[in-house]
Amino acid sequence: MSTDLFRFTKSSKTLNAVLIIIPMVLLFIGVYGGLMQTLFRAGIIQSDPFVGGDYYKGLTFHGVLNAIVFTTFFAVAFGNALVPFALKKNLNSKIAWASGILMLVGSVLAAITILMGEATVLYTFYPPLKAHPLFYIGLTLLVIGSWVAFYNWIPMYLEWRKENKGKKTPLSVVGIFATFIIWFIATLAVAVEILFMLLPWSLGLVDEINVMLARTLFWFFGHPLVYFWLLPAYVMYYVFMPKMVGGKLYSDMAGRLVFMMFILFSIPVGTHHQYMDPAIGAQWKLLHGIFTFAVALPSLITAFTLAASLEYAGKKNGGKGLFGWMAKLPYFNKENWFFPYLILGLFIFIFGGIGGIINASYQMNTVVHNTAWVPGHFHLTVAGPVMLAFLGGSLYLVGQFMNKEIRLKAWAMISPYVYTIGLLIMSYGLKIGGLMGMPRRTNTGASYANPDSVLYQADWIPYIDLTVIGGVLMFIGIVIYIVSFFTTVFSKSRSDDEDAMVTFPISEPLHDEPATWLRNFKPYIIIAIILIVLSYTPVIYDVIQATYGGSLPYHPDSPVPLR
Ligand code: HAS
Repeated sequence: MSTDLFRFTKSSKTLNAVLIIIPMVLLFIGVYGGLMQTLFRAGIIQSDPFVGGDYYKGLTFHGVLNAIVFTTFFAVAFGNALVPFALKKNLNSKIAWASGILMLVGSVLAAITILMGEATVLYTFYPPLKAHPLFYIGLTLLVIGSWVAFYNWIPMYLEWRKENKGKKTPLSVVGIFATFIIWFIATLAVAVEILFMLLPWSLGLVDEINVMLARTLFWFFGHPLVYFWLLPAYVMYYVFMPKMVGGKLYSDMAGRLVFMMFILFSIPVGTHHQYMDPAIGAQWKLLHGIFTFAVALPSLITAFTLAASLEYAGKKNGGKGLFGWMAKLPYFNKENWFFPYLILGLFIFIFGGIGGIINASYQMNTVVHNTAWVPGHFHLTVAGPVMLAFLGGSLYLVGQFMNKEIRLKAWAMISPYVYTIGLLIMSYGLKIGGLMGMPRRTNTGASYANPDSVLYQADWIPYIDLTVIGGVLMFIGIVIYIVSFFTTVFSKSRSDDEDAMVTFPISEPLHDEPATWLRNFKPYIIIAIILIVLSYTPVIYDVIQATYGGSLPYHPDSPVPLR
């Protein structure tokens, strides 16, 4: 059998298609919520014309459905596809289905509570904002389902290692395992937050909640969450992209080092989201700040390695001089429709990454924290490279697992360009507005953009307008994508052969270093745990020491705390 083809069981093909298609529907609701956000903020609407409810309800379903539900489903489907493919072993279908069903039931519960207005708590679900218990139960099921998927891959990997002593684990598997090792450790904290704090409080078993402890547990999870989003995109950049452009991955060792560095540094950094919070000592904020600069290093290594890989391909395709190779990449070849999703994401990430490094400095953070700059930063990261790679990846996976030829390839190719132009315009508006003091998570349209309001800020208006223009273009980009996606889903299969093989573009390395010190996850997991204990023990101690009493629940529509 060719190493580039693998025969999945019919059951796992159906499961993977389901794990891609259902969240795509939820994603579309979430993206619609995003468009509504820009209209709320500009004062164009005051209540959602289709779903009903105010700015905060819309912001909640936009954040939860796009950033938590869609991404988790994609990461699991991607692992369910790439781990068996790379190891040439089939999934245990029963366990895989159990994981998928848990995730689906959980997501639907969370989505329903949000749409009913019973969980207007934004994607960070900070107390004292309180949700219906089913919202927390739904999120718990989603996370448990993703753990089950990960446990399903571990025996396959151990078996493969036994049978392939001395061989390097395929890079794609290293990347997927790094993603889920980080996810597993990080979600332990949010599991404690939900099971021991939020759920009993929401069920009425306890009256008050320690908001600082809940925030700290959330950010223990919340920052590694961003690398749980990013790493599947990195797998596509390292493993697929060089091959797509007719080149090779510049260094195999660099890829392995990057994934291991993420295991080390993704978690002991969460307090950089709490620089402005009371209770945590400045010295611990500094420590988390230092680790934050460390976690930027693997992305800098990635920038070098991927640029070198693209340069190699561009020069092979006839590119001359220092920059001539850039013109020789297949930006507008509809047969290579997947490439724009990756290269545009990388381009966007240059700006997203620089913004992250600015945020990481305590002094700069005092200027940007809680302003629109922060959504500007995260749209250039999670809504840029991550969303584009996941959209491209979803279309590719659905084509493979449903045995379909991709339809409307020109639409699929053009969609990321329209989306990227919109994203850059919107993020520029948010970032500059943020530097001028425009707040995040505030319905600016109801006050600051309203000339009749005493809070009116004329200086912000051009930047608010840019967010509307950008947001509309992003939405159009997604609609173009969705048309191509569902036309493919509902088209005729390529052949009647239900057992058609699945393939992925797997790049060869240009430099295939032995990298024996990067072959085992264990030492990296142990060092990661040591770093987490060192960096988080004093933070948790400070938070518990400094917090007196608890808080009553609160709803954004109600100025008075609820009993
Ligand atoms: Fe961040 C806030 C710091 C990366 C997401 N971040 C957020 C929030 C989100 C988020 C969602 O230190 C808001 C949370 C909330 O709701 O409050 N972030 C960083 C740093 C990095 C970083 C240092 N963030 C990300 C990624 C995200 C993400 C990735 C999602 C996927 N972030 C912060 C901080 C805050 C924060 C503070 C708190 C702000 C506050 O006050 O609230 C680093 O990991 C970034 C490193 C990246 C680079 C870029 C490398 C460039 C590459 C592209 C190369 C291009 C090529 C193409 C090769 C150094 C790899 C060239 C060829 C052509 C032909 C063009």
